[in-house]
Amino acid sequence: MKDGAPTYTNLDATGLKVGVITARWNYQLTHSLRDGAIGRLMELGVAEQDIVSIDIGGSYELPFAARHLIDTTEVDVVIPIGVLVKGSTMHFEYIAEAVSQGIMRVSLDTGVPVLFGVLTCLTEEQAKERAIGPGNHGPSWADTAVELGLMRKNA
Ligand code: DLZ
Repeated sequence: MKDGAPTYTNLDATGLKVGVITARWNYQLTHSLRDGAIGRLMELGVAEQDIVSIDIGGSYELPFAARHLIDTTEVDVVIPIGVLVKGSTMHFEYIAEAVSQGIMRVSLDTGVPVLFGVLTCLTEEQAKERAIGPGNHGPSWADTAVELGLMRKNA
């Protein structure tokens, strides 16, 4: 992980329930991010049965799916995962804006932390660097999710 990413100490996630929502667009990248996040969650003590992991179509659907998971399960925190790669139309801009605003809205409306696990990249190369191998952002999202999930659970 590059300098600039936070480091955390004493994260013990035993008993924490975590929702993970993965967009199928850019499947290889999103599922590498998912696996990175789930691997780290389990290292921190989250039990496999306490992880609710679902797949949805694309990043645009992440806010709705996050709200659905919060309304229908007991999750303490949600990690939505998507990869947006800029194309030649305005699609990227509309989706990125809607998703970032939608995710924040779900989080503040429900009081359940919802992370921004969405890569918004100009090229596929940028996305690969951040999704696969040592640059995989998934583990760092897991750290952040556990910190916020514990904050809420222990309030
Ligand atoms: C339509 C679309 C496009 C062009 N690009 C992406 C992308 O790069 N990443 C992603 O997660 N989803 C993309 N989508 C799909 C939309 O997020 C959404 O699933 C559809 O517009 C249906 O609502």
